[in-house]
Amino acid sequence: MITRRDLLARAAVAGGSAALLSRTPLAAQEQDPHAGHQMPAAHADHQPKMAAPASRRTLPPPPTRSDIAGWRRDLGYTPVTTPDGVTAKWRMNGAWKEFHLVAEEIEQEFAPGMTVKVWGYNGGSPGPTIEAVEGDNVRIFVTNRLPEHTTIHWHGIFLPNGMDGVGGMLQPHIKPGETYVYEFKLRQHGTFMYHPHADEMVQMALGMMGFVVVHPKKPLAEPIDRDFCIFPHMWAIHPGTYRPDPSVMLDFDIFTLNGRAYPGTSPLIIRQNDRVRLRFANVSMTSHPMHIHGHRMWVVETDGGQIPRSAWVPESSLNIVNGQTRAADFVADVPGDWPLHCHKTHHAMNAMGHEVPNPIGADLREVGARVSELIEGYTTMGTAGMAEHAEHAEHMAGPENTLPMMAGTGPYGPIEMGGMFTMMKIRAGIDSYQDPGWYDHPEGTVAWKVDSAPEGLI
Ligand SMILES: [Cu+2]
Repeated sequence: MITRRDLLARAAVAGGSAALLSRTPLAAQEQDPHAGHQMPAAHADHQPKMAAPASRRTLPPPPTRSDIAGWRRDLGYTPVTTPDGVTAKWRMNGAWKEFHLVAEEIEQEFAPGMTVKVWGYNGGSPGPTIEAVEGDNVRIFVTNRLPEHTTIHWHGIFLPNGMDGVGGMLQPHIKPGETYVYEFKLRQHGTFMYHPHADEMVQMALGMMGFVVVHPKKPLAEPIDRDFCIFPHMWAIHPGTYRPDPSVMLDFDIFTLNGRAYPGTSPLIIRQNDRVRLRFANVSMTSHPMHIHGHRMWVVETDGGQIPRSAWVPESSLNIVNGQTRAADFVADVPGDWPLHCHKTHHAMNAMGHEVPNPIGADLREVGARVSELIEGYTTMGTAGMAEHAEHAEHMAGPENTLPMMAGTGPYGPIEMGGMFTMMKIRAGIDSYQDPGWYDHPEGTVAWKVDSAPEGLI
């Protein structure tokens, strides 16, 4: 049984109740463990503290269907979920909806066994999702706790020229320790993003990005039940190191969805027949064809705005090119555990080494025998393909701070994925969006083995 008080507290997590938050000073909210992202106490005093790693932020609990119904009633929209991330806190101050982003270095776990020193906002990369409604006047404070200057560009948003965030050209850079204010009225709705427009190559390679979701003033004809924001991103974290290398152009080795690499990614929990919106954004160095299994999604928005219904395009792989956002809707009509992943095969793996000799088809028994005289426990692998890497993942000693190339174990064996891979767990009749575990397939609906292959068909 959920109480009204719980509902308001969760509304604050998911985007806020104006009445609740307007009575609470920002500093006090920062202490409140139920008010969404917790900023470390050091942030309250506005003293610069350069390159101080913050701990990973606290994620909100999974909502129930009645939570979402309450938010929709109170706020007029279905709040977005940023898997493994958070929604930005806000408060009303007169006619202004106020937000606060703190640019800082963070130690972020990509998956158990791998922690990376990223640059992000408010304790994570991507930063908190800014959520507002068309017509809102937004005021966004940006505090710089990085060791170098920064700015924020509001990608895709109509705003006055001087609020566009291009350092040196449209505003002075925000120096370490300084706080700047951006103010504009949201004159459109859609899926946008924020990122630095200062030392862009370094700052985006290290993780500085976030969503801006602006809901329409007039609610959609077909309301969304589950609304997810996902940033695919690529990182060059050389084996045994902890810091992304921004000088790499294309040869990345770690791939994440919202700053987590499979098996660290959280699944998307969906009730059968929910209308689902998937929002993607990309500030990495190449495109990510995001693929869903078992369903088709209709592409409804780009970062240029809404696509008229007559021009919606059905896709099962939606390519998110660098510098783009896309939103696509689908009705989750088939229950099960359905993959959602980047279809570039190197992007759905971990610790992808490139330019290594190809062992497939080679007879390396002699080499293996000689190497194992020098290195205890050495095993030659990969001559029949790379699947055996997944089987041996647990007991292969790799360099420090990295992840097995292929990971995850399902009810039928190794999953052999990594990186930009997650699952949509679609279930009939659930009331809570907690992880329901593996899908229990009805009898006779799983591919099965037969005793012999048919004759005469090839
Ligand atoms: Cu990709």
